[in-house]
Order: sequence, then structure tokens, then C-alpha cells
Amino acid sequence: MFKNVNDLTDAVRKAVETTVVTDVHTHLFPPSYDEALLWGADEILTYHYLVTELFTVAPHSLTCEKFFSLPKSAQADLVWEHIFLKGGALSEAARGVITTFNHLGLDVAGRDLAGIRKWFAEQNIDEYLAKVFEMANIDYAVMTNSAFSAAEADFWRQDLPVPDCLKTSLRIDTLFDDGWEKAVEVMSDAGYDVKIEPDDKTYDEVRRFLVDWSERIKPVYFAASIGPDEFAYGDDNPFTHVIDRAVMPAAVEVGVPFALMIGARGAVNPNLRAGGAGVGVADVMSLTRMLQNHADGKFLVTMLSRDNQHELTVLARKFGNLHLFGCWWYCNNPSIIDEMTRQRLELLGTAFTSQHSDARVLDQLIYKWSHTRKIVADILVEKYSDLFAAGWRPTQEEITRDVRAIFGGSFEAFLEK
Ligand code: FIX
Ligand code: ZN
Repeated sequence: MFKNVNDLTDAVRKAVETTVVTDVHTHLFPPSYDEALLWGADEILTYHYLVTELFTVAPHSLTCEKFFSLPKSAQADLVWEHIFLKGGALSEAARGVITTFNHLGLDVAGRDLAGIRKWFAEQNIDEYLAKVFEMANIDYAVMTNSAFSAAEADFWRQDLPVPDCLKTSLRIDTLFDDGWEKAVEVMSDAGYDVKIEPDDKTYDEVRRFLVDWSERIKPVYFAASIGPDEFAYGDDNPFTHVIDRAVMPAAVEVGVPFALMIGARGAVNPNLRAGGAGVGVADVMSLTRMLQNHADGKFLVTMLSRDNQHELTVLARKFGNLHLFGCWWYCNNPSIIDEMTRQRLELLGTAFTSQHSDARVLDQLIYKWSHTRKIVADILVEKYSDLFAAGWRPTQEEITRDVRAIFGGSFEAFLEK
């Protein structure tokens, strides 16, 4: 039993710092997947978050086309010059690079980019991957594995090695909206009897395609990112029919949740490529109808607009088959992580997953989790201190239990539910 609030808060900070995290959504790949796994100084500096920031300050003469035609190292040099040396590295994505280099023991104060690049060039990727997961204290990360990518299908056909710290998800965005025709082409080429104008047979075949892929890669969940305008469930539209007649029946048959990432407004500025998407407020009532219609299914949800967060968190109190995760993308900034985590704790206790990294570059795991742990620690210190002041006496085990819950424990309990 803690004698005083100071001992309690020290224990809370230590628990947050040392509790293992499960990273429920990333864009990482196994080292055996060739160059698909991004890592090192030039990749972390050309993360699409930083590239888009570059174009907020770069000279007008630097067009996106010119930038993307440059070698990766020249692109990184421009980001380093404009965002770091001339810009002050104050954005979350820039500060993250500094945190990562610092945790790796690299010469950040000396701003020695050449020396930093040299250090990365000396790393062995299999050993470095293990080192990064150990530094970030992550037991496993869930990848993003597209069911409609030829490269992905080719990788899984070869049965190449995948480290235990990486698990799969089945990404199915292509089934929706403007991807449908490509999805039909890919499924048809793979021997599934599907039509552009879907009939009952087509929906059955889409379901079989998803089940067959699931048997091959054993996904933790199905996943899709849906735009704010496209997320219109419940009307007599293709989105509703694919969800009702293929995706959810397959998810229930396989026994996995459907992870919905809602609110990315695609290609607001296509010139920025991966960084070109914006954000929009989506209709939470669409999700409500989906939950009402699929009580036998399970849904993992994160929304991109800050404006959607309160309504979504209240909804999570109404449906036991809804689990919220992460402070996604444009919400993955200290000011919003703080607000969202407080709101979720205050409305849901520990029945949510506080964060996911969305890491596209392996090294990012280090900063994305280091930054989040600090914010979560400050919040939990306040919450436990309030409880202590009211006479409650949490034990060390209970604190560790609660921290693990929001760092992946509740996610795994939801998967087993
Ligand atoms: O759809 C997604 O998985 C998004 O997270 C990505 O498309 C996005 O580019 C990203 O990495 C955000 O953090
Ligand atoms: Zn993502």
C-alpha cells in the first residue's frame, strides 16, 4: 500500500515507462519483404508528414514533381534544411525525429546528419528491428497487408520469414467506393466469380475471397480507411451492401473484428502523394447503424477528426462490440492525445486502446511511443492522485494492470470477447 501520493505517482510513472505496449496499427513489414520495410535517416526524414510540412515553407520553385524526382537522400537533405535547420524542428513529426536519433545515441546536438547516416549504414536490419522493438518496449505490431496488392500476394505466396513481433491485418479499402472495379479485377483474376454489377453470387465470392486470404495470412483483424463522405452506411448503396453481405459475414466467420479508420479525405492535394489526404468530420450515426445491424460482429474504430471524438467515445459506452483505438494521424499530436486520452478514461475507464503508432518507418516506433508514454503518465498521475485524495488505495499490481489495459491489454481482451 502506498504511504503517500508521491510514492503512488512515482509508481504510476514507472509503470507507464516499463509496461509493454502492443502496437495495433502500423505500416511496417518484415525484413524479408525487401524494400517494403522502411528504416534509417533518409526514410525517417522523408516521412510523408515531414514532406507535406516542407511544402508549407519551401520556395515556390520547388514543385512536388521536382522533389519526388530527386534521390531519397536529396529529398531528406531538403527536409533537414527547411524543417530542422531553418524551421526549428518544432512540429511533432520533426521533434519525433530528434527524439529517435537521441534515443539511438546519435549526435543530435552536433546536427551531424552525415554521421547519423553513417551509423544507420552500419546496422543489420534483423538486429536493428529487434533493437527498436526492445527500445520502444513493444511485444508486437500489427502490419497493414492489402488483400488487393499483387506485391503482397506475391510475398505471401513465397512463405518468407516473418518475425513473431509482426502480425498481420487484412486491408480491404479497395472493396469500397472507387476501388471496387479494381477489386473485382483482382478477385476475378484469382478465380472468384465476381461481377462489376454485384449479384448474390458476387457477394458470396467476395466473402470467400476474404475467408481464403484470412486462412493464408491469419489476420488479427480486417481493416479499411473510409473517407468522411464515403462513410454512409445504412442507405441502399454499394458500401452498405458490401459490408452487410460480404465483409461482416466473413469477419464473423473468421472470428476477427473489422477495424474502421474513418475520416481521411483522400487526395486533397494529390501532388503530395501519400501526404495528400486531408481530414473531414464523418457521420457517427453511420457507425451506430452498423453496430445495431451487426451485433454478432466486432468493430475496432478510430476517427480522424478531433470533432468526432466525443460522440464516438459516448457511442463506445453503448456497444460492447465497439472498441476505440489510437489517436490517429492528425490526432497523434500531444495536444490532442492529451484531450482524447482524458476523455476516453473519463468515459470508458480502461476499456480502450490509447494509441497506435501508424509507423511507416521502423525507427518511428521509438519516438511515437516515447512521446505517448509521457502524455499518458501525466494524465494517469493526475487521475490516481484524485483517487488517492478521495481515500482509494490502488496497489502496484492494479496500476500495472490498468496501464497494460490501455496499452494493448483491453485490445487483446476485446479480440477474445
Ligand atoms: O489508412 C491508413 O492506414 C493511414 O494511417 C495511412 O494511410 C496514413 O498515410 C498514415 O500513415 C497516417 O498516419
Ligand atoms: Zn495507417
